[in-house]
Amino acid sequence: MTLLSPEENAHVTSLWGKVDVEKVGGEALGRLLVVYPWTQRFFESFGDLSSPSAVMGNPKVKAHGKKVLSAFSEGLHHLDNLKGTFAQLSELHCDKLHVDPQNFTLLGNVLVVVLAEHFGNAFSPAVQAAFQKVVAGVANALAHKYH
Ligand code: HNI
Repeated sequence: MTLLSPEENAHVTSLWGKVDVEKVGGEALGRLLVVYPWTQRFFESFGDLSSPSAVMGNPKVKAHGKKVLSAFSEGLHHLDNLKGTFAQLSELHCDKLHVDPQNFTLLGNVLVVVLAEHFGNAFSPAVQAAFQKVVAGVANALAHKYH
């Protein structure tokens, strides 16, 4: 099954080539923790999350955001097999980390907001629509092994 049309795929590939994974990853995870503070419960070992500026400046948040977005990035190369690509990570988040899969959707939405901010007008409605499909597809794949 194809997630994106060739045109949508071109939008996503071209924009993603300009994404600084470290910066955007840290920002997206940081925003998730600020905007949806209950998600902080998974990251108690990360140290100071006591205020928005503490969260956004926390080096562990930045490092983990980079890790998460790198894995996400990998998924972009396998849009025709997201479930297979994220099967192991899905099991990990379910069995070991006990992360409610709802949070994948929240992170995807935050990521779209961060990209919109970074790219301004270049993040056109067509590009955004294509990205929405990608984040929804990744969230769905990460939730696939939950039981
Ligand atoms: Ni997630 C660890 C990928 C969303 C909570 N996560 C990882 C790792 C990857 C990863 C890769 C490292 C695995 C390893 O060590 O083998 N996470 C992803 C991806 C998404 C995602 C691709 C969505 C796009 N993770 C989330 C969300 C939460 C989350 C939304 C919680 C709100 N992840 C975690 C936690 C860990 C984690 C917690 C373990 C962190 C640690 O090292 O202590």
